[in-house]
Amino acid sequence: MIFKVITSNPGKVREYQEAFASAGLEAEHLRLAYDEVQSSDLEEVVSKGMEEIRRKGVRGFIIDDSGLFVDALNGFPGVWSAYAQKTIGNKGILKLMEGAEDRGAEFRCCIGCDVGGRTIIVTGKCRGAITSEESGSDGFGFDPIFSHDGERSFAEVPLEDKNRVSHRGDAFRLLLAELGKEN
Ligand code: ITT
Repeated sequence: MIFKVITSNPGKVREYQEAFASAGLEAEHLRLAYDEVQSSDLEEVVSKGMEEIRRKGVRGFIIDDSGLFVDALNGFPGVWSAYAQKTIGNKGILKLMEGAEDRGAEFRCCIGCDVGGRTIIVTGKCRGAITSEESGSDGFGFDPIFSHDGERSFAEVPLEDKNRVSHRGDAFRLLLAELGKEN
């Protein structure tokens, strides 16, 4: 089967294309709008999104809801990451972090997968830190201000390397493990 990757984010599409190909699976991008319910829980957003997509008759797909949770900001922007990215952007996050000693942050990625009548929902995580300035031109979203290794931002590492350590890579490996299990 060919998995449909449903997202409006081209950066996610690139990462899933690499991840699926490395796992020897086929995937294609499907642009399909669906409502993202307001919730303080990534899993709930994904679960409701899956229901809506199924009502449209689509099967054999994955969706992804992700966020950046900053320790010093009590988890903000978290589930409001897309809104924060569109409004205050990376510069706004850096401004909120001015003077903060604790730069710890976590990316989380929740994948919902519909496959052969099954629902699989997994969440991957990646710990790191908010950098002091934006750097790098690869990746997307918060990548220029997040560093996993304390040396380079996610926007400065090749996509394959990001997938190896990222929240999305982590979630994808959990998904593969679930897909490998018998019903
Ligand atoms: P969908 O259509 O898949 O929902 P989206 O861009 O709205 O696309 P999310 O709500 O999951 O996706 O993402 C929340 C925000 O977090 C959004 O601004 C993303 O750019 C950003 N983000 C998600 N994953 C990221 C990653 O791996 N690196 C950097 N920023 C990321």
